[in-house]
Amino acid sequence: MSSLRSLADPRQDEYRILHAADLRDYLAALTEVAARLGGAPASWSIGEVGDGNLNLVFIVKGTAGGVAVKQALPYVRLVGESWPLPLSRSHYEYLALTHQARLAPGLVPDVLHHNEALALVIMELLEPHIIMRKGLVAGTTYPRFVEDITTFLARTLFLSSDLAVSAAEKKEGIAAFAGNHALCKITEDLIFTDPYRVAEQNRWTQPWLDATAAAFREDLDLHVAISRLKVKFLNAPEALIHGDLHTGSIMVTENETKVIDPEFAFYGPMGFDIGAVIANLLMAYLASTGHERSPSERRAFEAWVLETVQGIWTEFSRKFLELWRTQAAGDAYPRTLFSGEAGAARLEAERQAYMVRLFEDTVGFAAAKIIRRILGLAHNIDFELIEDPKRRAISEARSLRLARAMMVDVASFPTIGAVTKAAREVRDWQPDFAR
Ligand code: SR1
Ligand code: MG
Repeated sequence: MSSLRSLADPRQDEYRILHAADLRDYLAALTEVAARLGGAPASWSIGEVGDGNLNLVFIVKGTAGGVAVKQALPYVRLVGESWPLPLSRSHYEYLALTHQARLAPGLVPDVLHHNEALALVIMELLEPHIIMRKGLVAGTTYPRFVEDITTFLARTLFLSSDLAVSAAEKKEGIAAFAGNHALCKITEDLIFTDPYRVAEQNRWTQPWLDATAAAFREDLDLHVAISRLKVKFLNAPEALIHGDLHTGSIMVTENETKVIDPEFAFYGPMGFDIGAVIANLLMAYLASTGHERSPSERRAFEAWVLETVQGIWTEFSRKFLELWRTQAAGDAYPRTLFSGEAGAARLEAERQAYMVRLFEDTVGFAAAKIIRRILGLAHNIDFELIEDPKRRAISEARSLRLARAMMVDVASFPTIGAVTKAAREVRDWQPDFAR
């Protein structure tokens, strides 16, 4: 618990769902938070703004500044009390945020206070940042994004991996996050299982996607491919991953990027995070025509999205390899096994082979992330805000077609250029129901 806490009343430590009045009293008792807000507590504005699937989020503003307060609910907000969820996710979010702040300084919000019992994290208010997904729906481009997100990915993934830390430190890290299994289970079910079977909570744009949803439930090539990815997710503690790195977990301005909401963090496969970012950009790209008010008005935006996808892999792999060449202090690839000129050349070839494998994982996980947003429980506004359902279904059908190819036929996607080329091609494909 943060040393900023100064509570006289022990009841303030018991879990309860906070309401504005309660929160005001709680914040007023935190000297540094109260000073950051400024003015009398009675004058602070407090609004609950959470539009995610799980938690409460309050924005509190005073005369001097603001804070964001995130409280975990004991259940899944999207579904209700019938789906309980451990409050401990707030602990893992706090742990991840503070660790990521050390690994990738400036790219996550500052944590001001954490109360484990209340499942509460208080952070700096990111202003004028907006949720990136909202900006993408509006057709806004973000010139800093490639630079920032690839620094975040390369540093958090490399610096928490066996390439950078000792086996002992890595295992301590795995242990520290091992209890976050309820959040992993959400991913295991909602991403790696439910979209491919009959599941009560699945939904899709009916009736247009009925046939595709049914075909995906019968497609054994797809079932093998998603099951291999699930094994990797279950069984590959490569690095501390964010675990839910979609464009709703990123806040942006033109000049700044902040990664938020790492409550799904655990030691898992690196490609899951990289794939998440790429998948969400591909969905933004294929949803874009659905947001056009006049034909082709978003072409420049769409070109930027694909350049960004390209840039993310290119810059990520450049930065990751650079870290490997300069900061390899882990127990993997012992230097003594790669001495001399021949050893150095062989190690460099091995680095390239490592990136090839990581790219293959990235493509597969990206595909899984697309499919879950169209056939599973949790959808995204990129598609949902396309008002005409048939138009929405066209964008979604194109995305499913691309994702299926990426997952089942990964050998056809040896480079990121192959992914953007396929995205460009599928954008012009008309599903049967649109002809
Ligand atoms: C029931 S939770 C649904 C989704 O919301 C989160 O943002 C994760 O993506 C999760 O899979
Ligand atoms: Mg979230």
